[in-house]
Amino acid sequence: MQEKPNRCGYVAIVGAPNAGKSTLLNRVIGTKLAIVTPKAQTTRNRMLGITQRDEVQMVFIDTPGIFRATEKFEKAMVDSALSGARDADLLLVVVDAMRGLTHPLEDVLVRLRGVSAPKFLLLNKVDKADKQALLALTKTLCDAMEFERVFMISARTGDGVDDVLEKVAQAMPVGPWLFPDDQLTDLSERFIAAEVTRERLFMQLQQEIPYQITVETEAWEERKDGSVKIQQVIYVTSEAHKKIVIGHRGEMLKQIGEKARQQLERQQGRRVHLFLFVKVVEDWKQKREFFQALGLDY
Ligand SMILES: Nc1nc2c(ncn2[C@@H]2O[C@H](COP(=O)(O)OP(=O)(O)O)[C@@H](O)[C@H]2O)c(=O)[nH]1
Ligand SMILES: [Mg+2]
Repeated sequence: MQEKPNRCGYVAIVGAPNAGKSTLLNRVIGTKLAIVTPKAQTTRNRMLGITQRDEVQMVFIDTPGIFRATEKFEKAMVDSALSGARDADLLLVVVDAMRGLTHPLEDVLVRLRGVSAPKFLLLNKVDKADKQALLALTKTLCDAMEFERVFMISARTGDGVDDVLEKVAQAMPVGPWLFPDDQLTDLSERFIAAEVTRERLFMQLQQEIPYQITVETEAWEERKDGSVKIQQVIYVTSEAHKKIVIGHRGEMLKQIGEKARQQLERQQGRRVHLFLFVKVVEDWKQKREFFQALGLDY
């Protein structure tokens, strides 16, 4: 590894909520790491996904969406996205081509104006977007911001993503690899396991409730028979939410646990015993320890 002229760099994936950033991260590292939901603002912190191509190591940073935040917690999410962008050697600005130029996207452009790293524009969701509208959108965006390159991709189908990877690899600076070549992420297994449950909560619960929830893995026990016992706490902000998460006779929690366990077993490739507990901490979104658990600045 040492003799070759190695290259390595950070690539931040940025954009408005719901543009498809996490889908893209999963696609480039070839496994499901980041959670993907039809709802906005599901990614809460920076997540690294590491991949290699020839002598080049690319460290992708999936970021929370950039949007106009008012709450302290949401502001910390946006700050995390912007600092991810500032630390990067290259930015991939992901745009939902189905939506076109919306206010959220205009906000993104404004916030990214001060970031000096070179930028690639990725028009995503071309599997669904109208081709005519794509050209007009591309022109508008290129007038608004300088992009080194423009790509039309579908993060969902993988269309065009290989071409992006090739050009990203060429843009990486010379330097030693920062991670071993078998490392996929800097996130702990515990964190990823908590994200699996959080994704289920997003899929299963209505509207606002999942935004008021955070999940922590409290215990992780390797068993002699090769299985693993995982214990997690679902933090909610009120007794009313707790009731909803647990459901009538515990049905909701049972369903969530069942689906999350299946996903964890696929990821782990072994049997998983998942134990979920629901706790009310009214103001977890204000508490330092919860910010820290997510790697956000308080
Ligand atoms: N049709 C289509 N949908 C996509 C594509 N990429 C992402 N999505 C969907 O867009 C939604 C938001 O995706 P996600 O990756 O969570 O967006 P993020 O908020 O930017 O991380 C999800 O429902 C994805 O399945 C794509 O290329 N085509
Ligand atoms: Mg995301």
